[in-house]
Amino acid sequence: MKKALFNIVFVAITIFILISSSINAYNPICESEKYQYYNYEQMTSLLHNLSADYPEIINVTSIGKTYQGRDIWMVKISDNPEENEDEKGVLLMSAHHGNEKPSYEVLIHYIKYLVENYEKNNTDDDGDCQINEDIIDGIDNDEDGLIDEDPSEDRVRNIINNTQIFLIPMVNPDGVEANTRKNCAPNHGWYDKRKKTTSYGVDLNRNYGYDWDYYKIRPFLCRFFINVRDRSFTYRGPYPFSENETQAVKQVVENNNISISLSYHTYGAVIFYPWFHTSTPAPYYEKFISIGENITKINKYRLYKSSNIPIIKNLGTPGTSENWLYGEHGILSFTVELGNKTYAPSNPNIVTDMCIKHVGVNNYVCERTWLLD
Ligand SMILES: [Ca+2]
Ligand SMILES: [Ca+2]
Ligand SMILES: [Ca+2]
Ligand SMILES: [Ca+2]
Ligand SMILES: [Zn+2]
Repeated sequence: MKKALFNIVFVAITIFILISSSINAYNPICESEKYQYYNYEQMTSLLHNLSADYPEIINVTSIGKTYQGRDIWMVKISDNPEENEDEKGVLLMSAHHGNEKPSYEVLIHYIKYLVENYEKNNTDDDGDCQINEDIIDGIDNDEDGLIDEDPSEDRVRNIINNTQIFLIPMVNPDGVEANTRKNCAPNHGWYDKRKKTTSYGVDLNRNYGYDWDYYKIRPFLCRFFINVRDRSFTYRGPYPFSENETQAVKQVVENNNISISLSYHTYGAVIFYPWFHTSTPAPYYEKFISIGENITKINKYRLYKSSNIPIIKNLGTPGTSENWLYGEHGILSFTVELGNKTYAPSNPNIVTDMCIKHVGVNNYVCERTWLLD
């Protein structure tokens, strides 16, 4: 009897060791192979190098300073980037939340992709004797079993020559450096009523001033809402546009003619559009569905029908950039939640795949603006 018990325990331990060693063997990422995300300094010098190398199509400006004194960089890519031409505008933003690192990698990759391809001749990238037969759109256009293997150089030129692309890859550089969701400015109680510092950081994607008093007219919701408490990780700030970062974005939007905007976050593999705070459908929501569905064809994410937001369960989210961009300026604005498992994956294949897919998404939204009134 004792021996039988011993055998069972022995077999169980052996199985456990085998399983745990196979799990380790299955995990292929060791420290040196982890994806190396840009930091703020590295991005800053990259952007300035690119603007020195390609001055005729890229312009880098500081649109404001953070609490900790970092410049918030905006990149404009277009032909004649110094001028405000009669061309449609696209606004691409990332890292409202500093810990969502793939978001700015996607935009840095897109910036490099655009400027490096602008003067390239049309090239047979895959050497099959056809030129540009499979553009980046998530579809195997020539049905050879490979997807997007021969992107079009002409397409890049067309986009740059006919669109004004505004990119803010790190809306929240202090948060990126601290690896925190919120920015790093000090708070002074819920409505800034206290003298002493009570906590740090505002969730910038709750600080945009459209229907911001949604809570006040629905005080019963306010009781549950964590966004009004300064210690909350989704604290919305003491008043709309209280933060340098949201002020900076506001100036850009008010001084330029923008038609479509994408704001990248992680994670969820899902796309959202306004409204975020109520389940009442936004005016002309059909446009969001049509553009959103075309984006899902490229990145294979899910389009979340915003009017289906279970408002009582989630209690709504006022203060998002999308709500303000659409509500105040009529800009067709989307959130893209990259990836499906973590805020900042370490597997390089996952991040690289996000970057490539969203070249296609960004190209599509640039071209889509040409069809808008
Ligand atoms: Ca090509
Ligand atoms: Ca080819
Ligand atoms: Ca193909
Ligand atoms: Ca393709
Ligand atoms: Zn986010």
